[in-house]
Amino acid sequence: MKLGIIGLPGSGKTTVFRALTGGIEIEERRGHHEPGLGVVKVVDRRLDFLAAYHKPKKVTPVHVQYTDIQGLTGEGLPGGSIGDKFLAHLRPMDALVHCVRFFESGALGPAEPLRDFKAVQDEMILSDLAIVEKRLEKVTKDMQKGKKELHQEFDILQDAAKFLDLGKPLRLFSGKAEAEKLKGFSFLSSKPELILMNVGETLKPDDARRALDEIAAYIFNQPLMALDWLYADTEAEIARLSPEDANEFLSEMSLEQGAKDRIIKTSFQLLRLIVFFTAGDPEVRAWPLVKGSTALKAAGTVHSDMEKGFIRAEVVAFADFEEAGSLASAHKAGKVRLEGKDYQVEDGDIILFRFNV
Ligand SMILES: Nc1nc2c(ncn2[C@@H]2O[C@H](COP(=O)(O)OP(=O)(O)OP(=O)(O)O)[C@@H](O)[C@H]2O)c(=O)[nH]1
Ligand SMILES: [Mg+2]
Repeated sequence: MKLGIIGLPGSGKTTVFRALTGGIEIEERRGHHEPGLGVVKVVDRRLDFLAAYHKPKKVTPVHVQYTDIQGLTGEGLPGGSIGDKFLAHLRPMDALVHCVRFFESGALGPAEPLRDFKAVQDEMILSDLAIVEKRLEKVTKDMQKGKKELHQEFDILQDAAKFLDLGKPLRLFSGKAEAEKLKGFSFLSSKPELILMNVGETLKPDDARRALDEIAAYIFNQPLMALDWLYADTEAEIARLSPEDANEFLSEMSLEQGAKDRIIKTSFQLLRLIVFFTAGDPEVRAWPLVKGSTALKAAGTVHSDMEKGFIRAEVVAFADFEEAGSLASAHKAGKVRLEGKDYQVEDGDIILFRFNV
C-alpha cells in the first residue's frame, strides 16, 4: 500500500512522515526533488499468533510505504502553492495523506485549516483539469484523422472537464461507470484521501475536532475521504521510542494509542482493504486484499501460478483457529472449509491454496 503525503509548504508533512514511520528506513536523497520513502511494517496480533504457532523461517507483515516529497520543489514556497512537480510524484500513490497545518508558525502566520485544505484541493483539481485538457486536445486531433472509436473517451473526458471546471473533485464522479475509464490517468482528485490535521501542542483535542468538523462540513458529500488529527511533533518523538517508553509517554499525554497504527487502520478502511494470511513452515505472511475479492484473486496476489492453476482454497477463520488452538483441532471441529474460486475472502481468513502447476 502506497500512501503519499501532500500538503502546503511548511504544513508539517515531513514531521507527519516522521510520526508515521518513526523516521526509520528513510532513504536520504540528494537534492530536493526526490521523495523520501519510509516503509512501515503493519503490526497485527494475529500474525504474531500464527508466527508463534508455526515458528516459520520468515514472518512477513503487510508493508505500508509512505512518500514524503522532500523540501520545497522550487515552485512551492512557504505559504505558496504546491507546484506541479510535487503533484506528479503523487500520481502513482494508492491514497493521499493530506497534511493540514493547525499550529501557529512564524513564517506562515496563524493557522487556517479550512482555507489551506481548500487551496490544496483546488490545486489538485486544476492539475487534473490540465491533464484532461491535454488529452482532449490529442483525442480531438485523432478523431479528426478518422479515429471514430475515440468518441466515447471524448465524451467522458468532456464530462470530467466540466466537473473539474466547476471546482469539483473527480471523487464525486467515481460513482459512474465512466469513472473506470479514467483510472489510467491516476487523477489526484479521484484518489482516496485521509485528511490529517497537524495540531499544535498548545491546542486541545476539542479545538482540533472543531476545526475538523469545518472541513468535514465542506467535503460532506465526497466519498473516499477520511479525517483524523495528531500532534505530529509529539508523535514524531513517540515514534522513535521503544514500545514500552512510547506507552508511558502516551499515558502521560492521556492519549490511548500512537497515531501510527491508527492511521494505518484508517487507511485500510479508506482503501477498503482486508488482510488474509498464508501460514506454513517456510513463511507466515499477511496479505492485503480489496474487500469483496474472491479466493481466485487472493491466490493471484500470492502468486500468478496459484491463480492459473487454482483448484481450491482451504480456509479457516483466524478466530476459529485461535479458539481451536491447533490446525488438527480446527479440522476436527469442522472449521476448515473447502472453498472454490468464487468464495469471497473475509478479513482474517487463513488460506491454503491448492493448485496445479
Ligand atoms: N508547533 C508545531 N510545529 C510543527 C508541527 N509540525 C511541524 N511543525 C513545524 O513546522 C515547520 C515545518 O515542518 P515540516 O514538517 O518541515 O513541514 P513540511 O510540510 O515538510 O515543509 P516543506 O517540506 O518545506 O514543505 C517546522 O519548523 C516544524 O518544526 C507541530 O505539530 N507543532
Ligand atoms: Mg518537508
